[in-house]
Amino acid sequence: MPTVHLLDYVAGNIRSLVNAIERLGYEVEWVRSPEQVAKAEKLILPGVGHFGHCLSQLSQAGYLPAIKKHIEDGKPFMGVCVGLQALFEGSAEDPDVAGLGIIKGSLGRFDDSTKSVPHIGWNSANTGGRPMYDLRLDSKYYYVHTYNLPYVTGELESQGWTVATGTYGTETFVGAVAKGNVYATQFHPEKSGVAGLRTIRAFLTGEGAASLRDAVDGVPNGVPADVKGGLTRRVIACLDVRTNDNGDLVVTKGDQYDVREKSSDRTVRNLGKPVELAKRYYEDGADEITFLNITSFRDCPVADLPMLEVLRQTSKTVFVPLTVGGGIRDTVDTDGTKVTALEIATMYFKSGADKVSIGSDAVIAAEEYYSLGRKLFGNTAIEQISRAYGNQAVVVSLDPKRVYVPKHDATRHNVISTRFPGPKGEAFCWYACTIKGGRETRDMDVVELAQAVEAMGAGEVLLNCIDKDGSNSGFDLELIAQVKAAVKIPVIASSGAGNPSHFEEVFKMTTTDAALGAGMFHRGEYTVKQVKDFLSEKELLVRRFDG
Ligand code: 1PR
Repeated sequence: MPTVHLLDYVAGNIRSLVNAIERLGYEVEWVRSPEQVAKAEKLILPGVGHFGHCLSQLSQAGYLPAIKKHIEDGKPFMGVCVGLQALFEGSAEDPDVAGLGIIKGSLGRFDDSTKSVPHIGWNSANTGGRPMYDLRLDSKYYYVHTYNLPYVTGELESQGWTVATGTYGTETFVGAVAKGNVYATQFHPEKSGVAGLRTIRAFLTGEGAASLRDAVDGVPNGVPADVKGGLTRRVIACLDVRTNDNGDLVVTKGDQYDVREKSSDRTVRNLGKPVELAKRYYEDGADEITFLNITSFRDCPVADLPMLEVLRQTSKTVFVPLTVGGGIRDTVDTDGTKVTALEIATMYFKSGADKVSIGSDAVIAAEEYYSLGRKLFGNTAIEQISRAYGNQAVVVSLDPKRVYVPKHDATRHNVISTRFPGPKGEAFCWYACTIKGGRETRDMDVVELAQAVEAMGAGEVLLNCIDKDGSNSGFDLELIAQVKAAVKIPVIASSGAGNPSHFEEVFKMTTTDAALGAGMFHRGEYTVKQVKDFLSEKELLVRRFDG
């Protein structure tokens, strides 16, 4: 089996990259010391987390001269995400840390005044028709980043680079660069479905580099504006997973978080097997898959959590981002050993998760944040995991429910006036946060929680709504608008989707960054593909599964 070397500088969640490479018929050999770089023929530098963290890890371990030599010797090199950023001279993310300086230029932060940051989702890699590692204009690629190199026509091209771009809002940024033996992508090809596998294959076979050489005189340099509009509307399939009364791990789905059948036996609803359903949704075009482990496995050693195996299996065949939630908090293992939330997250990442989702623990941390005068001490699970793996790897799952009040000033909480009055005709409400799967309500509103977790370093909010969960009546647009107005990080609208028009409604009536459905997909009422076809008919840009 042909080999590719992957540089392991303790970056974390690179299981997906290994899976993608293995899927393409290559074997991964780890590079764990600078000396081993010299043995590598094809070298990949994955990048996760912060620019400064990546570069200082590489520098401290003595890798930088070895990487430069590999590149200067003309051997194939591929950088992914921060692995692309590392090629530049520096980044506003960590101004005191120098990059490899192989490409002139320094990265800046996306402007968050009119759009969510980080930039998360499926966007273009537009080469302007120039052949480049099998990137295609009608394909979309999965990006997740806060910093970028703004694209200036001709600037990189004048240094001999071929460039592919994406467009986010009014900003056009560098999505990929290539020259000679070097190829680097800002997007994650290992999470970009078939289109991503195609471009990795072009690197591994050498056809990508050859296509650059062939093209030198063929197509004019310079990338035209992206006519296809950049970022697509993200549609996420969510699987609530738990063991049923027979001890089988099943996908279930409740109404207002009650997952038991209404019949007298009150068994846990069984809607299918997690790995099988995830694969089906991937093939239907789901942009991400989220697994929520909705019960704690208290009698099970942490290392044997059933969800770890679900992730291992799923990540072998599903090449879109996988999020896993449930039970991510400091805990005590069955043998009495303390296990931190960061350690649990690490196990999930190593098993194939790309993001972890934190629920109850985030509410407790937010309460402490406010009680300590909005000060952060770096010790919450959100801070620890985002420091190690980057903000984009931490999602916070909110489980709010409506509390109706008669007047706007009836409570200290953030109140909205609602078009859907309460049982006593109340025209106002606020959203109370809950923990433990909605079983316990806390004196904290959804705006307070969203802002606290954003301050702690969460990269995204998964916004459920207990009142709407399983109702098939559409998303709670008022809730989504309130949270979107409160934070800059992306928000995923969840709970209530019953048909494709609900997705159109949430994308057109709010500025939500993504929308999630569960029951309607599990019960087979609609497929993800039908939702996307519908959105497309309504002139909302979506990614198609290009299998
Ligand atoms: O608190 O960190 O252990 O995380 C527990 C996680 O499990 C939280 O993310 C919480 O939302 C979730 N959870 C806990 N109990 C339940 C339950 O249903 N009994 N599920 C539960 C939450 C909500 C969404 C659902 C959408 C869309 N489920 O996941 O998928 O509401 O559903 P729909 O499209 O069918 O309306 P921690």
